[in-house]
Amino acid sequence: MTEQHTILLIGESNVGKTHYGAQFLKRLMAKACALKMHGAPTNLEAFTTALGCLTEGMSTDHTPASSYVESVWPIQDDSGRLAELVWPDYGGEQVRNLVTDRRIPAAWRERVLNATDWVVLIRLHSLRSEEDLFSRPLQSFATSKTQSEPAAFEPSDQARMIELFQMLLYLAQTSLESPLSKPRLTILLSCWDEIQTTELPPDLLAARLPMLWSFVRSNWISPSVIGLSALEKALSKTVPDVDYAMRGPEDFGYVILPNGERSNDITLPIQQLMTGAA
Ligand SMILES: Nc1nc2c(ncn2[C@@H]2O[C@H](COP(=O)(O)OP(=O)(O)OP(=O)(O)O)[C@@H](O)[C@H]2O)c(=O)[nH]1
Ligand SMILES: [Mg+2]
Repeated sequence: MTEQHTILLIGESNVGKTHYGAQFLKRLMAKACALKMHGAPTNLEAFTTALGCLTEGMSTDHTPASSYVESVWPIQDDSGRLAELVWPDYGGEQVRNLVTDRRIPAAWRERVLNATDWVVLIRLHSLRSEEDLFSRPLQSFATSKTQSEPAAFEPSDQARMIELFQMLLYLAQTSLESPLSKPRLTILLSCWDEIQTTELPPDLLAARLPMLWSFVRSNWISPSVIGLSALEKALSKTVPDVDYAMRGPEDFGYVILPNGERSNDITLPIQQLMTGAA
């Protein structure tokens, strides 16, 4: 029996959705990972440019803001389990707009209702670090109040992400009376190579985004937090990386599993969703 895994891939602009998609696809085709392509994938247009750039050792452009494309990848895991993976690529502004407009387009409503698994990409390196009572002396809050112009209100990155989760959970018609097991939630801390750390991914998330982590942990039974470096290093858009061009992009990229173990198999986060392993 073929299972259907429709991934709700959630990530704002510039978090690495397109490069992860392209690297994932490349791994499936190379058939050396836990998940392998089993049949002909369809709708690969979203990734063909990225695949071409990576083969030359360069990174690709930002996805147009209004585009949303789903490709369908028939896959098989090591135990012979078959699945059809529906993997989207889109301009990340759409995610930011869901929260700022406080309106959900019908197409996104459908996607949320149809998804079996949620995969959220967070690029810690590009998040703003917050100033609060703990990082700034009280004095500075007192003086800022005396300034005449009203401070523009903008929620913190963390608050915005929680707001997004709440909107999606509402749309998915989940009951939050008890922690959720479905949809399964995987948080990928993307561009892991940019963060100089030896911490475990869940610990790092807890330290850097404590409010978000506490929200996620109280609403899901076993959220999985994995470090992801789809590229392994930064690539230029104009100057080819010789190593990449010689060894091939499938030789680069890794994940850091929740227990700290490093693996070159970047299909593992999705393989874990398929087996139901935490
Ligand atoms: N260092 C490093 N950079 C990465 C990695 N993955 C992606 N990048 C870079 O991060 C930038 C954004 O990656 P994209 O995949 O285009 O991000 P996106 O989420 O598709 O962004 P939008 O298309 O705007 O929604 C690009 O410049 C990539 O080269 C990684 O694993 N490591
Ligand atoms: Mg993109």
